[in-house]
Amino acid sequence: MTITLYHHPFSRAAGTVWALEEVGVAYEIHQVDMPKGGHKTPAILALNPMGKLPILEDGDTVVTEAAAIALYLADRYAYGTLAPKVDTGERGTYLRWAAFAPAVIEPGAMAKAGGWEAKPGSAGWGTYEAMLDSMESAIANRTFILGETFSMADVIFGGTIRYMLRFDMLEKRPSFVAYAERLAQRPALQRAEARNAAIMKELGLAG
Ligand SMILES: N[C@@H](CCC(=O)N[C@@H](CS)C(=O)NCC(=O)O)C(=O)O
Repeated sequence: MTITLYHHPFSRAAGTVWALEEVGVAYEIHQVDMPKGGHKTPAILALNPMGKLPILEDGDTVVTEAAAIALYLADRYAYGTLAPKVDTGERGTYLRWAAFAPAVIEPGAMAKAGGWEAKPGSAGWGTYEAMLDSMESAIANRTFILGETFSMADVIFGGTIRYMLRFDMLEKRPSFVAYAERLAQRPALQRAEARNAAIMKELGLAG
C-alpha cells in the first residue's frame, strides 16, 4: 500500500511531513501547485471537497485535516508508542491537547489577530488569556505533553505553537519558547524541515 501526501511547502502539509517522519513509514509526496490553483481541481476536490491541503491517501483510505492525519498515522503505525493505547489514562490527555490545537488555538489566535467580536461563552475558543493559560498548563513543568514521553500530540499541539511563534501569531511566553526549542531537537522534525526546504528549493520558492 502506498502512502501519498498531497503537499505544498507553504501549507499545513509541511507539518504533516513531520508526523510522517515520526512514524517512520515510507511515503510519497505529491506536489500540488497551489499558486496555480492546483488544490481546486476536480481530482483534488474529489479527495477533499474543501479544496485544502494536507490530504493523505493510505491505500483506499483518504484522511484530511492535519490533526486527524497525524492521529491516524500514530494509531495505525505507532500505536502504543506515539499514540497511547486506548485503555491508558494518558490517552485522554493525548486527545485533549491534540484537539485543542485546531479547535481552540487556531481560531483563538485568528480571532485575536482579526479583532473578531464573539461571545467567549459561546465561541469555542473562549478568551485569549484563558487560551494561553490553558496552553501553558499543558506543558508547564514537563518535557512533553505526556511528561517525559514524546507523542503525536506534541506534533499537533507543538507544531501549532512552533508555527505561531515563528510568524508572531502568539505571545512569546517563556514556556512556549522553551517547549518549541525542545521539539526542534527531534531528529524527525529536522528531517522534515530538510525535506520541506529541499522541495522549496526545487520549486524555486524562498523560505
Ligand atoms: N482545517 C484544515 C485547514 C487546512 C487549510 O486551511 N489549508 C490551507 C493551507 S495551510 C489551504 O489549503 N488553503 C487553500 C485554500 O483554502 O484555498 C486542516 O487543519 O488541515
